[in-house]
Formats: sequence, C-alpha cells, structure tokens
Amino acid sequence: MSSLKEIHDAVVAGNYKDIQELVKDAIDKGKSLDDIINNALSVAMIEVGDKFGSGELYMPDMLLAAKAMKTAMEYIKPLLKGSEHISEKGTLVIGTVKGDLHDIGKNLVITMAEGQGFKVVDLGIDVDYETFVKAIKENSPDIVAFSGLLTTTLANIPEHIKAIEDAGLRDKVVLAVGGAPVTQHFADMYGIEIYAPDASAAAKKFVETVKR
Ligand code: B12
Repeated sequence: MSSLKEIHDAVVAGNYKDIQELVKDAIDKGKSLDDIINNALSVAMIEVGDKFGSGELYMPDMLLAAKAMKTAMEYIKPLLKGSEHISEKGTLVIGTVKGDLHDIGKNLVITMAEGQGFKVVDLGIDVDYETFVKAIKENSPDIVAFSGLLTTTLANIPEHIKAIEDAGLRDKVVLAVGGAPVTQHFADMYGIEIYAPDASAAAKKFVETVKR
C-alpha cells in the first residue's frame, strides 16, 4: 500500500495513535508535505464528511478522524515552517465565524500562512463580530479571514462585514473567506476579495495580496 493511502486510511479510521508514525514514514519515503496534506489528510476528511452525510459514519467517527488529522498536523507543522521559503511577510487575522465550531480547515490555513512568513492572529472558533473588530484595531492586519463550514452560520458573514464597516475599518483590510461550502460566487456576492478552495491556494493568494 502506498504511504499516502495508509495515511488516508488511518484518518478515515480515526487511528490517531499511529498517524504520526505513518506521516514520518511517508516523509522518509520522499513524499512532500504538500502531498501529504492535500492528497492524503484533506482528502480523507472530505471522505469522512461524505460518509457522515450518507449515514455510513457517526459523530464519534468524525471526532476520531478530526483527532487523527490534528495529531498529524502537530507533527507536520514545525517541519513546514522550516521547509517553506519565506517570500513576504504580513499579518493575518483569522477566525471561524460565529456559531461555527469547525477549526481543522482554519488551522491548516494558519499552518500554510505561517509557512509563508505571515504573523497570524488566531481568534479561534465561534468568533463574534466584535472580536474581529477588536482584533483589527489591535493588530492592523493586512488580511482578515473568515472560515465557515456550516451553511447556516455562513449566513452571518454579511453581519461580520457590516461590523467591520461600521467601525470604519473595511478599507483598511483585505477580506478572505473559505470553508467547504464557500464558493467564489459567495465571496463575490459580499465583495470579499479573496476566496481559495484549499489552504495552499489560500496562502498563495495571501502572499500575492501583500506583494501588491
Ligand atoms: C470534522 C467535522 C466535524 C467535527 C469538527 C472538529 C473540528 N475541530 O473542526 C465535529 C464532529 C465537531 C463536527 C460537528 C458538527 N458538524 Co461537522 N463536519 C466535519 C467534517 C467531516 C470535516 C470538516 C473538516 O475538517 N474538513 C477538512 C478540512 C481540511 O477542510 P475544510 O474545513 O473545508 O478546509 C479547507 C478549505 O475549505 C479551506 N478553508 C477553510 N477555511 C478557510 C478560510 C479561508 C479564509 C480560506 C481562503 C480557505 C479556507 O482550506 C482548508 C484546507 O484545505 C465535515 C464534512 C465536510 N465535507 O466538510 C462535516 C460538516 C461540515 N459538519 C456538518 C454538520 C451538520 C455538523 C454538526 C451540525 C453536526 C451535529 N448534528 O451536531 C456539528 C456542528 C457544530 C458547530 N456548531 O459547528 C455538515 C455541514 C452541513 C452544512 N452544509 O451546513 C458537514 C458538511 C457534514 C455533512 N456532510 O453533513 N463536525
């Protein structure tokens, strides 16, 4: 079995105990970190979601898969920082939108942005409008990013933007949005400058934005 397939299967099975060993093994066999993240770990989480949606897996399975993913990233994160070349620095404020507790995708975006030399202010999950506004005032970020996985809570995005506008901060930051149900069309609808379907593409767009 290929090492990527083994990592993928371990995440789907929620096998957080062996995951770091499998990741180490894949790296030893010459797999790139990008390959491991995008073609094994992320793909596995999408599969878990699909299986949850179809009733093949249950909530405890999802939690175990999430734990396996996090455990893998704990191993990968320090390696990523050392290996990526630092092209440009900027500040990113990021949080999962109000009402939403998903943070795996957000944390991946953070890892990739840090790998590109960004200073990241992580506001965590279930972040309310005022917390974003306060963080912008305190950190003067180049980019403010919303992560959202639930269609219900993504409906709060206009309120998030309105709070930033009301505080007179909208023209001081570039906004970004992402998460499984988010599309380019969604971003365009609310005048959000950056959308990316995955963490690598997100980090690339962040770098392009601060270069301008
Ligand atoms: C793991 C998981 C959980 C875990 C979360 C653990 C954690 N710490 O995050 C737990 C078990 C807690 C959970 C709970 C729930 N979940 Co859930 N969950 C998932 C699952 C399986 C995977 C999400 C994930 O981590 N994906 C992997 C990461 C890497 O992908 P990602 O998040 O999309 O992020 C990538 C990109 O989107 C992008 N990105 C992400 N953020 C950003 C931000 C920016 C700025 C940019 C540019 C890019 C970007 O880059 C990331 C990396 O490549 C999804 C299924 C799915 N297909 O998404 C369901 C899913 C999102 N959950 C769902 C549901 C319904 C729930 C619950 C309501 C279940 C319940 N009945 O209680 C609760 C909600 C709790 C709450 N209030 O938030 C539904 C949502 C349906 C919908 N359309 O709204 C899904 C789609 C499952 C399904 N098929 O039904 N969940």
